[in-house]
Amino acid sequence: MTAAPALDVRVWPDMGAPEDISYAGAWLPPPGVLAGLPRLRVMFSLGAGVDALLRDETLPRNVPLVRVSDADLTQRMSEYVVLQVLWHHRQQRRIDDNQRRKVWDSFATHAAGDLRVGVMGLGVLGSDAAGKLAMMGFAVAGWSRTRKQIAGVQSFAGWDEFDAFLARSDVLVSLLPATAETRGIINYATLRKLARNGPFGAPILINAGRGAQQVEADILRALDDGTLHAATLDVFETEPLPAHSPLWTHPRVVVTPHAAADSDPAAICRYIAGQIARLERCEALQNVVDRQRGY
Ligand code: NDP
Ligand code: OXD
Repeated sequence: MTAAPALDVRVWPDMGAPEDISYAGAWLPPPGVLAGLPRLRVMFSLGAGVDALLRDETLPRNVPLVRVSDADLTQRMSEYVVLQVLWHHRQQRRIDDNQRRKVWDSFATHAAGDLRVGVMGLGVLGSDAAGKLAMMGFAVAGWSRTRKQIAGVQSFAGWDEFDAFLARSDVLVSLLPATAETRGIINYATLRKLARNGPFGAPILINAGRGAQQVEADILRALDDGTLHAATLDVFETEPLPAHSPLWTHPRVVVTPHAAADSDPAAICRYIAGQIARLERCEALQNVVDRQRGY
């Protein structure tokens, strides 16, 4: 491993004796594999989200779980969020359709400041995306468990402020982790609470968090009855999105294949090697998952 040539790196399932393993990096390990490593000191998620790892009920309780927080991943996610907000804001689907039909339709557009974007989840990814949207002139707010201070971003915190956050949002972006509390949060009742007096007369949804947060039948219902103007979905209840899902062909849905922010393997290896080096210098690990909160 070029990131740390001194480390003896083994690739599952050829990892030799289980007691040789001190650190494990994993994304979707078969349940029980990590529990079978008696000298494990740290588990590293190979992604930012840890929901898949935490689903393994045998995951060792006494071993810290560290998740990825990487500038390259953050940059990619912000690119995705800014791209999708702009795509809807500048009505790119209409432009593409017009070009295909050779129609010269120079329709009126609105200012970025007229579009109120609400970002659910103001962690590493959400705070960066929200800050970049604010820099572009959008009217940005964010919702998180605890209050934040991000230049140009109005902060809403906790369930008490959830409805007020929704009521001022024309575009709802989810960058929440999948936890017991966020499961199904993007449902019909939530979508009904979004602003309906924005430039498009109905709100827009962008979910790049996790599919477990969305109720796809509710999103389709909301699109079809006018509760929702349009949606961009990168994550789904079932991945890959089954071929029979109406989301694939819905005229007001953009589907991307859980690719909003790819992890660069070299960057992730450097990150893990850096965390191991910290631990071995007796420094605290960073980005340790709170197993109680689930993120
Ligand atoms: P962080 O842990 O840094 O941030 C999570 C944010 O969600 C925090 O602001 C947290 O609030 C907030 N939050 C969690 N639970 C609640 C709740 N019940 N109510 C209100 N706010 C809540 O995570 P990241 O920003 O690094 O990543 C977020 C998620 O993005 C990942 O978990 C993963 O699911 C997804 N992801 C998707 C990718 C893709 O390609 N589609 C790529 C990478 C990640 P607080 O700050 O107050 O704790
Ligand atoms: C992640 C992801 O959590 O790619 O890193 O979804």
